[in-house]
Order: sequence, then C-alpha cells, then structure tokens
Amino acid sequence: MIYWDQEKECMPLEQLRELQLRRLKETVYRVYAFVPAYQKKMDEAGVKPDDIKTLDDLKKLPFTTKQDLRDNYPFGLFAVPMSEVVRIHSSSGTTGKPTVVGYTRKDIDIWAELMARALISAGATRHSVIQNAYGYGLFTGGLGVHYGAEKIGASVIPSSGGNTKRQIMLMQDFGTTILTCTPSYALFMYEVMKEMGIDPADLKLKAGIFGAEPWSENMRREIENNLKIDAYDIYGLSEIIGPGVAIECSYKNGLHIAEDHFIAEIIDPETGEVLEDGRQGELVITAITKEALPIIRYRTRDLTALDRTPCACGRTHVRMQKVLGRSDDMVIIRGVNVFPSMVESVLLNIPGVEPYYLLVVDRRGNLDELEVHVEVSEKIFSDEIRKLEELEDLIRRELESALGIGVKVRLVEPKSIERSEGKAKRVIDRRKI
Ligand code: DLL
Repeated sequence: MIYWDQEKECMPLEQLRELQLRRLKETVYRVYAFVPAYQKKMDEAGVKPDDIKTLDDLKKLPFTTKQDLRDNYPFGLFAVPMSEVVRIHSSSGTTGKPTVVGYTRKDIDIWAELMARALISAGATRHSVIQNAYGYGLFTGGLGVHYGAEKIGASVIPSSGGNTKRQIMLMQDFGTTILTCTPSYALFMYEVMKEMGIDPADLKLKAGIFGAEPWSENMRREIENNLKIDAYDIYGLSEIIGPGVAIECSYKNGLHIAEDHFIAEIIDPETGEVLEDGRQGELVITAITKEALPIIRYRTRDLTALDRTPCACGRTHVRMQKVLGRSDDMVIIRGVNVFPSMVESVLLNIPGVEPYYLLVVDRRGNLDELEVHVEVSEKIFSDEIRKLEELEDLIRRELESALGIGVKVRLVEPKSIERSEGKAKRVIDRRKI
C-alpha cells in the first residue's frame, strides 16, 4: 500500500482548494463566535468572518503566536466546552508556563488518520513492528504515533523514551522493523548498540521515522549508514495537532503537509509579509478542521520553504523543505544568523568527527563569540597533538567558510557531550545566563 487515503492525499488541486476554503470559512466563523480572544483580535484588525471569501483573504487575518497561548493559559483559546475535550497535551516551555492544547474525540480521530497516513508514507504496513520511543505523556510524540500505528494495524511497542539498553533488547527480541524517536536518540541508540557488541545489520530494523527536532541531510546519511535503515523525516507541533502535520514520502524530497487539514504559508519573520513559494521564511499554519483548538495563522517559528512542484509519489499536497531550525535556536553572532543544523552539516562531512556537537555562545567585552565543541572518535583522540591541532584547524576553516564568521573550535573527548533521549540541546547561550 502506498497511500492510507488516496482520495485525500492525491486530491486534484482545484478540489483541494475548494475544500480548504470551505473549511477555513467554517473555522473562522467558529473562532469568532466561540473564542473571545480571536474575536477581539479580529475586531482590532477590522476583519469579520464574512470578509473571508477566497483563500487569499487568509492574509487579512491576524497571526496567532505562542504568546497568545500563554496569555490565555490554560484553556482560554478552546472553542468547545471542557465536556467535549477528551485529551490534553502540553509542550514543555523552557521558560514560563507550558503551552496547553486540547482535543475532542473527533480531533483525536483526525490526528490518528494523519499519523496513519504518515506511517504508510514512510513504508509502514500492518505487518510492521513499530517501536515507539517518543516520550509518552504530555508530549504529543508518544501517543500521537501510537494511535496512528494502531490504526494501520501495525504491532506497536510503546517503549517511550529512555532505558536505552532495554530499547535495544526489545528491538532484538520483538523483531522491531520500524523505530520512531528523535534523530538524536536514534544516534545514541546506535552508540549503545556498538557498546553492547550488536551489529544493526543483524536486527530486523528497516526504517526510522524521526522528527521533533531539526536534523540535517548529513545527519540522515549518518543514521542510515549506521543503523542500516531508511530514515524519514516527520514534522509537527503540539499547537497544530502534534506529529503528522507533514511527512516525507519515499522520494524524501520535502515533507508533504496534510493540506486538507492545514493551510501553510511562508512569511518574512521580520515584516510578516507573505512570501512566494520557494522562498525561505517562517512557516505559518492554519488548522482548518480542529474542534477544540482551531488555530489561525499560527507562527511556528520554524524556518523552511514551500515547494508546489508535482511530486513523483502522486500526492498533490505541498511539500515543505526539511526545517533549517527554529528561530529560538538561532544564534545571532555579530549580526550573522547561525543555526545548529548549519554547523551539523559541515561537521558531518569531516572524517573522524562524531555526530555530537554543541554551540557555546559567549560575550567577551562587547564581542560575541561562538565556540563549537566537537566530539572526535577514540582513534583520532589518541593521535598525537599535532594531528589534533590540524583537525581542529580544518574544522575551523570549514565552519568559517560556511558560516561567514570567525569561530573557535574545541575538540572534546569521545562521549563527553550529553546524549539525548528526546530533543537534543545544541546551544548554550551564556549571554543569556
Ligand atoms: O515535537 C511533535 C512531534 C513529535 C513531531 C514527534 C515529530 C515527531 P512540540 O514538542 O510542540 O511537538 O515541538 C514542536 O519541534 O515547532 C519544530 O521546531 C520542532 N520540530 C518538530 N518536528 C521537526 C522536524 C513535537 N521534523 C517543534 N524537523 C516544532 C525540525 C521539528 N524540527
């Protein structure tokens, strides 16, 4: 099976746009009627539900931001009474209150459908044994993937994050064919496998569906080569629904956004102006079928670009590029924007460098400084000092030419950078401490 719902996934564009417009109109009427915060924002912007006559009119509506969710904490943006809400999730805010999201029965069903599509798109079938190592709990990764996996009739192992040796034992004993977790956790699993003397080629593992954090193409190659699997990128965020907003197909040439449920736009993050297809900017999503938490023009803070050229897989839904990073993780060094994924791409092209790194930003005097900590292999680390210095110098030159700023590089001992069982931390910004 190539599609879960061919009718929706391959819908002719004209029909798709009609469906989007109808659903958008309904959503706008609903939020205006039932969510005072939306009504207030729309009144302030001088726009009424009746003003939305075409998809282009979406532009007239104000953006929604994480701050709006915070200001209405916990349930203020819900468009249904709590008696209709069957599930609550939240995303762990590093600062302040978490972001709270709610689902009706129908929202949960749609989410499971989207995850079923995503899993099938990445090659899963009802014969798959899916080990789901995304965290179960308030995080949407665990339960989101779980419901989709059950829906397609696969056998799901709800292993959740952590206890890595046990994960590997389960993989061996239960014959896991698909692993779902963050890409950084997949890498860590490989490292532990090596320590346990297990060759991934001896496992039944065929594919991995990785997301919840940015990862470069080079990281994909690294994971695919190490674990001997096909690695697919899955995107989503709790504010919109959770995982399953977008997924790669077998062509791995961008992630198809489920356009029958979401409308995607790219804006200039500085001006808010909508950019034409192909230009890179901030992804903005409108959820047009959500009951509990419909969300209008949500600013994801994720940087990507949209591609509307036809995809060989037959799906008509727009593709988004692999996410470059989120603006929160972007560090501005002397005016230059640096994303961890840019550093990652450079590092993983250099032999002897391990896929573990950390960006440490500090201010000396009035000057910002970026120091990149890079782990090297045992073999390299035991080399003579001169060779290590040469490698350090090579990494520095490669980074400087890719980023266009001066950087410091510090080679660090194997296994000294903290391993991740969920979302990896790539930046320490000492300017903010
Ligand atoms: O991370 C949902 C999810 C779970 C997605 C499992 C995929 C797999 P949040 O915790 O709300 O939800 O975090 C959402 O994570 O705005 C992005 O910055 C980042 N993110 C998610 N998927 C990707 C991806 C889940 N494939 C935030 N590539 C988003 C890059 C991603 N960044």
